[in-house]
Amino acid sequence: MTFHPTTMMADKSDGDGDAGVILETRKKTQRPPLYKVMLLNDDYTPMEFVVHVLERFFGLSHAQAFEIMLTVHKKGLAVVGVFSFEIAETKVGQVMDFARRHQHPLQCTMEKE
Ligand code: TYC
Repeated sequence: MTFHPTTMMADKSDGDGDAGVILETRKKTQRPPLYKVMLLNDDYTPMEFVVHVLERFFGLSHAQAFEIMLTVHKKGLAVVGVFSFEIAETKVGQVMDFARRHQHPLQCTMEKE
C-alpha cells in the first residue's frame, strides 16, 4: 500500500500546517460618520429668534432651546445636535435660509465629529 498524504488525515485539515486558523471571519462593522451641527453667536440676532430656530428645526423644548441659546450667547458657540451628513446638511441649510429670510446674521455650521 502506498501512503498518499490525504490518506493519513483523519481530521478536516488540509495538511497545510495552518490548522484552520481563521484570520478574518467578518468585515469590521462600519458606522457612518457623524456631524456636529453648531450655532455661532453674534451681536445682532435676537435671543427669541434663536430660541425659535432651535424649537423649530431641532425639535427642542422651549426650556432646552433657551438653555442652548444662552450657552451660545455666553460661550460663542454650542453643538445643537449630532446627525448623519445628509441630515446635518439639511439642518444647516434650513437654519441659514430662515435666518437670511429674516435678515439676521445667525450662522450655523457643521463639523465632522
Ligand atoms: N448674542 C445675541 C444677542 O445678544 C443672541 C444670540 C444667541 C445670537 C445665540 C446668536 O446663536 C446665537 N442678541
